[in-house]
Amino acid sequence: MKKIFIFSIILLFFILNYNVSATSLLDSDHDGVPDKDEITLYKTDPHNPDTDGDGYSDFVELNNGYSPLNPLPVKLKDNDYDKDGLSDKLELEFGTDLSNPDTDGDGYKDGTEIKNGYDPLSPKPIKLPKRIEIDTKNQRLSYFLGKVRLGIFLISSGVPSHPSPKGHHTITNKIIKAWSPYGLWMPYWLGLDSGRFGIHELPYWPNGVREGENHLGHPASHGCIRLGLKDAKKLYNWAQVGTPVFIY
Ligand SMILES: [Ca+2]
Ligand SMILES: [Ca+2]
Ligand SMILES: [Ca+2]
Ligand SMILES: [Ca+2]
Repeated sequence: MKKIFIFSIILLFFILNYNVSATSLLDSDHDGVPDKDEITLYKTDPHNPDTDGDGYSDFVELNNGYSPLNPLPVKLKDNDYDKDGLSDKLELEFGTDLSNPDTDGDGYKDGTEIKNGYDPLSPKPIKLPKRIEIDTKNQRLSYFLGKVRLGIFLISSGVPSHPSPKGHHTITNKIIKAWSPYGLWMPYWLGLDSGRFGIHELPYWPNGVREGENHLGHPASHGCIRLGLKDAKKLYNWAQVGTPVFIY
């Protein structure tokens, strides 16, 4: 009796599951990724559960952040299937076609459009808004184009006695190497609120000694936001006067 009961439950499960698959989420190769998503988003084969033939199903690869279109163990963030300068991960986040280098057909590659701040989904020259968010609790800075986070960096914000001012700010000036009243250089300076404070690379003294190198991830400044060496240059080149900065 008990066996029949368990069998019925299992049978019911399969019937229900089949109904779901057959209606809204058809999954021809039963790999857990609906045909619709395989065709429109991931560009995988809806009739082959392991599109790239590396022994891992499309579902397992996608759920672990790996490319189902590359037989090598390459992450979506490092794979650029259509070689347009934009990773598969960012293509999925921006909603562009990861198998078409120029989704909107305006003659500019998706990667070129994102690099220059344009909307890759519109053939019109529309700019996407840039913004920076600084999380003082977790000591992280994120920068966004439209709704998509392009990167996240470790920071040092102000110590409790000199906290970084919370709230909405705007980048008001950029200086490749600014001089601090405390007597040190602050490379890649992005001034906030008319330069009252700013975001910059780990500062260094005139004798070349770098300040706070092992403090990244912990508050250490007099209110400024310090970034690591490569990160500061990258953000400096990306951000513009007028880019909003939200500190919380
Ligand atoms: Ca499938
Ligand atoms: Ca695979
Ligand atoms: Ca791409
Ligand atoms: Ca384009």
